[in-house]
Amino acid sequence: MTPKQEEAIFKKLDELRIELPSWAFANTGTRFGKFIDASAATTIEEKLADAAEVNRFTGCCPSVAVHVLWDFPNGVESAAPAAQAAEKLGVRIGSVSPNVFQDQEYKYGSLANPSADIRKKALDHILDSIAIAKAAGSRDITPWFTDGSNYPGTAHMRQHKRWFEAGLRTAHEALSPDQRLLIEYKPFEPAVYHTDIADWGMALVLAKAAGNQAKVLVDTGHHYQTQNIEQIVAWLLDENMLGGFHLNDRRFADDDLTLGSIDPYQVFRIFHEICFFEWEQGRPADVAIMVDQSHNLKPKAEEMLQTVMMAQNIFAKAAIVDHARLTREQAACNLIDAEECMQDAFQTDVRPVVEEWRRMRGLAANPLKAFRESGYLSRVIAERAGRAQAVSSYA
Ligand SMILES: [Mn+2]
Repeated sequence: MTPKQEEAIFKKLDELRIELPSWAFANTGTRFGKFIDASAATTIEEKLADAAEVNRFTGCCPSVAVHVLWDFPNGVESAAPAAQAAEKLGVRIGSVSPNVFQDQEYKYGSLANPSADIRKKALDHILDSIAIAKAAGSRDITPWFTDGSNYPGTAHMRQHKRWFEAGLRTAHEALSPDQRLLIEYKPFEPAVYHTDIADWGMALVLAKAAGNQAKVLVDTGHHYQTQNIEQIVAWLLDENMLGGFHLNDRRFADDDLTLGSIDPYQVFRIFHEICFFEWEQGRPADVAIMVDQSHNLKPKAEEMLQTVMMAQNIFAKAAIVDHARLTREQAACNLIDAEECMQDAFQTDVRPVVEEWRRMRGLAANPLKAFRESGYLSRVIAERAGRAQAVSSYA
């Protein structure tokens, strides 16, 4: 490791902010059932406390993403108290996700429901979510839509597109100048024949139709097998249309597994596109790095620490790619040498430098170990024993 590489890693780690999802600290499961974790959080206060603990040991997770239906049952009235609770714990409320897929009315869709009344109900909820975000001091509103159909011929796909354009445009008009609307896509599930916002192209078209504060959100689990996610990231960066990420890993479909647990090189290739862009442009990419995972078997807070440490390590690897050399080798069509630029960085053990960065910032060299030694987990298990642990936020 050269001093220049160490400096590049320190700079990247200083800049890196990772947003944690409130729902990752609650009991979750699959459609087959839910297993109860004795340490799982059930209230927004408990979720914030757990997230704050992860931030305390990693120093890079100052915000918590929330789901309106699960975290703000009283709507906008819940926003200010939650923001205050977060502030007391040294974190803040991050992106706000509306929930327009769980109520019975949404059986046949939300913004693209054939019923004008239900389209309005969905839109009103999104407008409430924007108001909640304003009251909580949040920048990003991150809707995910399940609209689509299960059988050919059962939905008017062009009409659905137009309803989405109209709904998102109205939502966009309610944004304050500093807020953003991030449009997430997913190829299938729960709809299994067609999904209205199935891929990044559809999300891009809708974001452009909505207005210039709308961008695309890339959830790494929301792609077909073998799809080149880093190319999508490169194109969206070049179009100034990449709003952020929902990071997770997967094996089969949208598995919401721990980042980098299955394919760390895929994560590296995505982070490389961000670092390469920043090197070329001479400025950081304005991209929200958020985690969207569901830990139905692992202990929640520990799994989140594992995720954050993995993200830091892989970002550190991506930060030491020799971009000048890479550009030269690409231009000369030196395929092996260009690829070696990537492999050299990916195969470097950056952990000692990341640990050094933590020590310099007054953090524990190993956040997971320090968390385990802190006794937090046994304390909350005792505190939360006997609560309504069956409360679960994950559909
Ligand atoms: Mn997501």
